[in-house]
Amino acid sequence: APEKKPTVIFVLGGPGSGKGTQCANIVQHFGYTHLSAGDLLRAEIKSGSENGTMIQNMIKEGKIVPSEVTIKLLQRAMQESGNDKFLIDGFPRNEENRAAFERVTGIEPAFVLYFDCPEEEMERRLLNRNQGREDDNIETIRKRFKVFLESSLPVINYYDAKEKVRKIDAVRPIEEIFESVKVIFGPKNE
Ligand code: UP5
Ligand code: MG
Repeated sequence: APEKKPTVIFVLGGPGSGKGTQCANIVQHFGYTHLSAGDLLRAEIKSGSENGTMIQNMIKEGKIVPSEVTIKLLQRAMQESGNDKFLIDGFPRNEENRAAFERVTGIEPAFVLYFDCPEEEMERRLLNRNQGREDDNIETIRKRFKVFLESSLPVINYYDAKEKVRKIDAVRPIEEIFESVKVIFGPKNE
């Protein structure tokens, strides 16, 4: 019999919109495995892989890493998790990412969770984060915003046209945002 496809939810939103923060809460309540594409890429740099320098340079410039690299990391993490439901955070970031993921894995997302946040709020959060991320400086932040507007928002619009986007107002306290997130995932799953 054919294997059942895993459930995938794409968690999207601009840099600093709170994707990682809310994913941590969802994992606690709903039993998903959280896969941050950015975290996987940063781990790949640290591991000293042959792609590490290329990835590091692209992140420093706020550019989108070629999808074959990111998709391989996502597929490996999915296999290693042993789980069958995933929050894929910060991916797909452009049309090429989106089409390649669907083609390579055969998986379409159940829905897209979109954290809607204005740039001035995201900028404030990123400049305050202080976790030593090489892309949390004002020059790179501006580049990340531009790439989000030009390349990532079209992906959200693509899924919106398919009525797959669940949009969340992300300019509120963390707990209040999570209350809205819970409504989307549903009490039955808790
Ligand atoms: N914070 C969170 N929620 C808050 C709230 N409601 N009120 C006040 N403060 C709040 O949050 C950011 C900060 O804000 C934290 O300090 C948090 O405490 C606070 P976080 O949850 O970390 O936001 P998040 O949306 O996850 O922000 P992040 O910076 O991780 O988003 P990006 O999308 O920019 O980063 P990511 O790691 O996904 O990607 C980084 C780079 O990797 C990309 O620019 C790109 O170069 C590369 N990349 C690819 O090339 N391909 C990919 O598929 C993925 C990444
Ligand atoms: Mg993040």
